[in-house]
Amino acid sequence: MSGAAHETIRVVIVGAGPAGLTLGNLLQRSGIDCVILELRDRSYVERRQRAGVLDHHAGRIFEEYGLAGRVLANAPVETLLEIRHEGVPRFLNTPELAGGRPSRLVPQQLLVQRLIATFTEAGGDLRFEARDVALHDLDGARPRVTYRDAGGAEHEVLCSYVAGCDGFHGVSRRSIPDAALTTYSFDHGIGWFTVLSDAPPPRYPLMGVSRHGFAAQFARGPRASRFYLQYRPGDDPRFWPDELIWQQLRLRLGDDTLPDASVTDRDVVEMRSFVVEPMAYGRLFLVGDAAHIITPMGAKGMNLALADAHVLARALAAAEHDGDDAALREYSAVCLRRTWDYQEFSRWFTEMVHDAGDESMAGPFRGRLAKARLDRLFDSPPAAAAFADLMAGTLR
Ligand code: FAS
Repeated sequence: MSGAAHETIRVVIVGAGPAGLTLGNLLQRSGIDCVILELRDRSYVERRQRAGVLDHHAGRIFEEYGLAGRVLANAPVETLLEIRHEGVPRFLNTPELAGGRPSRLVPQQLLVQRLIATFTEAGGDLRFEARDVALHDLDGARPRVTYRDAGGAEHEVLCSYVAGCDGFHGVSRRSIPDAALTTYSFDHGIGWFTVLSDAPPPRYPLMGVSRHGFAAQFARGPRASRFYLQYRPGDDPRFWPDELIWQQLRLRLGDDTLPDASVTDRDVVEMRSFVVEPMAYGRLFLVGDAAHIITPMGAKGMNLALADAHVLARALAAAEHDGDDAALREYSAVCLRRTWDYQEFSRWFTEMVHDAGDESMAGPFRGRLAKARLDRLFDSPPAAAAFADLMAGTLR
């Protein structure tokens, strides 16, 4: 790029979602020079609503780096999880079962807003509307990243490492030769209709296992709820009238008192999983959704992204400050072990709360297996503790 502006920065982070912003903040606190290049504008990034739970392991990351005071300020601590089977409530005290490791209710967009603030207030270099990002010479000692800024001017950044934090549809994973990667995909055959509403949040995170299908209600701030409703393949619930939504939620949650409220956003989430191996190529490291997609069951998508960012930040600090790149070489294996652990948990959880409800989907035999799995959670303390350990974010 002849007329491009040239600069040299140690680490280029592509993407300002939870993964890229967490990594940028951790590197900044480790004294490692980095820049974050984000495709979209700031208001889009700060408004995008998705996850809502920060697990205990992720909370510990922000505590370790002195960021918890800002990032987790006033975040309600999760207490009980309520699972109703045909309207009959049962409760799990997951923080207590996990040995005092509570998760926190932090809407993803709030986490992103706070991470942008902590990074930029400390002088962090975050560039929005960075278009046509392209990665070059990833398998050499000095990778290059080129892009155009909002005004169309070309830039070239020479760096030592690139962190691909640009999500499933980003450019990073696509910059790796196909022959260097193995991909694993799985379609769970289940679709969720996700509804954002100004309905008051439930007292506890709530799931309904019902012959009418699965439903869930989670808090999304003090005056909003996100509902999930399982829908049958081939159906398109985006066209359901509001009264059908509330009727199905009352049936599945076993709660006739659930009030009508306004629906502020509706979408469908296909339950699918994806993992790419390895999560590194030369000096490019894939982080978060750029490397793996997991169902919302168990609330692990965002938390996996934060865990990857933590592993990479520590590995880059060892390489930069101690000249020891062993942890960088181990990055992919360490992250993939947690990724597959959570993928298995999310699949186990998905089967349990869907198969034990509408038996027409997976058949009556798997329906009975799932009901036994569900009952074991409430009848067997070791089974409940294993579940709570994964909900808190495993320390392994
Ligand atoms: P992200 O996709 O969040 O961020 C990637 C960033 O890179 C974006 O800002 C994007 O604009 C940018 N980018 C993309 N291409 C680029 C390019 N070429 N150049 C520069 N920048 C580029 N997870 C949970 O834990 N719990 C939940 O309840 C939950 N619910 C979800 C509901 C929905 C509808 C969806 C879609 C996801 C949900 N997730 C949930 C998963 C979700 O939270 C992700 O795991 C999380 O956003 C991953 O964060 P990142 O890896 O940072 O990727």
